[in-house]
Amino acid sequence: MSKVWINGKLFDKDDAKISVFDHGLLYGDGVFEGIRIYGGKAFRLDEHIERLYESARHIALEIPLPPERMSQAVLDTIRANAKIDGYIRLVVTRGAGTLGLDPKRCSNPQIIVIVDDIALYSAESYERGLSIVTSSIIRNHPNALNARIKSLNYLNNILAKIEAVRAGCQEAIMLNHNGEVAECTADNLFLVKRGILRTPHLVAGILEGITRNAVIELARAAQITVQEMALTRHDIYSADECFLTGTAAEVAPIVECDGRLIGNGKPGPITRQLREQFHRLARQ
Ligand code: PXG
Repeated sequence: MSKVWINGKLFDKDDAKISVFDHGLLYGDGVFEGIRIYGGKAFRLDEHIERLYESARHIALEIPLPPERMSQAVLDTIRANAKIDGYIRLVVTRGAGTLGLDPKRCSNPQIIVIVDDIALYSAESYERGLSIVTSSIIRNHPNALNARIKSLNYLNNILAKIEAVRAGCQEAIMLNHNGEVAECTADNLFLVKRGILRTPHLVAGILEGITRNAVIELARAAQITVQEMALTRHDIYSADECFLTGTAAEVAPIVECDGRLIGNGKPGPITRQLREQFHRLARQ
């Protein structure tokens, strides 16, 4: 049975439990990370840990463990589960408190490390490319729940995901409060136009994806020009190529959006190149 790390102790999956008074459950008050394990190693662990602590800082949640020990907890849990390829869910909740929002009423944050298998898109999805739709649900306004925080409150994105699934799609584009392209429900978005790679700027109100950053680095190393800029649906519809990036999806081609074919309706050459390069990077 898989082992879950909670506050320094390993529990069998069935015994891994936290309080129903935890504000993570009651209010979505907490932060998390999703990390891939490739060949027994956590991919870009330092960056995930840094983002976790930044998310926590934004919500004024003091994590009662230094970052080095958090990293060690992740490595210990990978080892305890003898996981070679899989997925890590790192969660920090506000902890058990009283009914009422005040975080000061919460005693101790709960730190949870889950190691599991990763649910991937089918091989066919990568071969043929994904069809997606634009959601009517906009991404959180940066002055509401800022998208840079990877918080336990994903309802905004879940509402968009519900629309995607009802439209028979696996993902949806979320626009921001200005009607610009922001990101998908759990992935960042890229397009290719005349050989140039474009992706929404962080100020569009998106999560700074670790896969996104890796893909930008790979593209620049391959002499591909990368522009972080405001993008509209018009840019998506008229792109030569489009793809999404994320811990679970890696680099996944998008070939149709809102019923319009993108480019020639097949995964494009730059998408394929970056997907291969990302694979090499992840498995090196
Ligand atoms: N945008 C959002 C809103 C996300 O939640 C990404 C972009 C991509 O970021 P990374 O750092 O993964 O390249 C995410 C990532 C899950 C799960 O289990 C969600 C994510 C990642 C892994 C697992 O739902 N979100």
